[in-house]
Amino acid sequence: MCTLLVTGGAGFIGSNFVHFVVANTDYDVVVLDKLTYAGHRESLAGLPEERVRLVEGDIADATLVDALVQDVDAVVHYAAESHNDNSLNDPSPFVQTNIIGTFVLLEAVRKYGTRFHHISTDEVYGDLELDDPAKFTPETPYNPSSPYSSTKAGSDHLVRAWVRSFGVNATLSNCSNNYGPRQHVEKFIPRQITNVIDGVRPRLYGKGENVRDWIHADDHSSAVLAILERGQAGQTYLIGADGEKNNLQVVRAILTQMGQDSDAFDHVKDRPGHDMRYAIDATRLREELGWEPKYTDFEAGLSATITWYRENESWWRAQKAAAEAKYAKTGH
Ligand code: NAD
Ligand code: TDX
Repeated sequence: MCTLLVTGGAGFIGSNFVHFVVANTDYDVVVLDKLTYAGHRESLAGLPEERVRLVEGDIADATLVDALVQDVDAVVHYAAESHNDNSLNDPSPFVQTNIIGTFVLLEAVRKYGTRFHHISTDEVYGDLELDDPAKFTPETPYNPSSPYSSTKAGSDHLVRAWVRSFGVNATLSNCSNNYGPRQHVEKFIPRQITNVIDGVRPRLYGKGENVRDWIHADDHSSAVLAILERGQAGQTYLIGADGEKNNLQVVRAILTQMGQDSDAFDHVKDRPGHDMRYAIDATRLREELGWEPKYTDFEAGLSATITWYRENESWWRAQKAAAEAKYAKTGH
């Protein structure tokens, strides 16, 4: 394997993966990214031009995808519409990119016999009760709640069907909530960090009891690389680092680390259909591939993330007003 096509490589997790691949392997990377509101050329700044090439285009453009796939050794598919709140306001681009876009990529890898890794989310499993000791496993039935998670679930089913019906050489991974540098300011952690920088109080949906299983984006990248290189064809791997925290704990940690009173936040109206709890059992990944997370101290990872947003205001400043204008329309 020497050249990877990374779709969505100018977004949050995709760009962290590209940086990780350049630092830790000899692979070259072609990024295919539509540069939507969530994609940023600057997220790939500083990477060696002889190893990383950005192609601006749509994963649903079959002609472009065909031309790119025939020249690479593997496809790692991150591109998606990724934000639940946006999917509640307008589901249409979610169906188009997450389902049709994945279909177009699958047809190209089928034609050329190319290795494919599909990036998905734990949200395809729906949610767990707060007092339920269970975690999601690869056997958990699909039960997505939002337009976002249902389109991701649809894309997972397409990949599995292409494996079984056409013998496509694909693996899948379903990861929990990521945090780290270059995450769009619409998302929970960067929204609250940049609010505090701007002197605005963080905004917590509902009571803040909802639990997310936080993992640093670099740990997601090391897991994806392990699956790409050593995963079993057709297999699904759950990625998580035992990082369960409720939103109230996270907002208080942000406020405390940024020198504010830990009560200096506001409760706002809840997200419709808000999933209560996600939790990942990553046993297969740990035991079969020997993967382990490096960022096991959430407070330390959060501190580094806060520093990144403080030091890289030029990266996020242009997104901030537009993201907050969208939230203002829904009272969030
Ligand atoms: P993001 O919104 O930050 O990035 C998505 C990228 O995809 C952007 O660069 C965007 O320009 C690009 N894109 C969107 N539509 C496209 C299209 N039609 N053609 C080409 N490029 C397109 O998202 P993210 O948070 O980095 O998520 C990346 C992937 O990881 C998604 O598949 C998401 O479902 C999955 N995931 C995310 C999380 C999380 O916590 N953020 C957790 C688990 C899985
Ligand atoms: O301002 C906010 N206040 C708040 O309380 C925002 C933006 C969010 N929240 C809550 C909602 C969630 O319980 O914080 C939690 C995290 O919210 P998001 O960052 O929007 O993430 P989530 O909906 O959990 O989905 C994320 O993880 C799974 C990613 O956006 C998805 O792409 C991924 O699949």
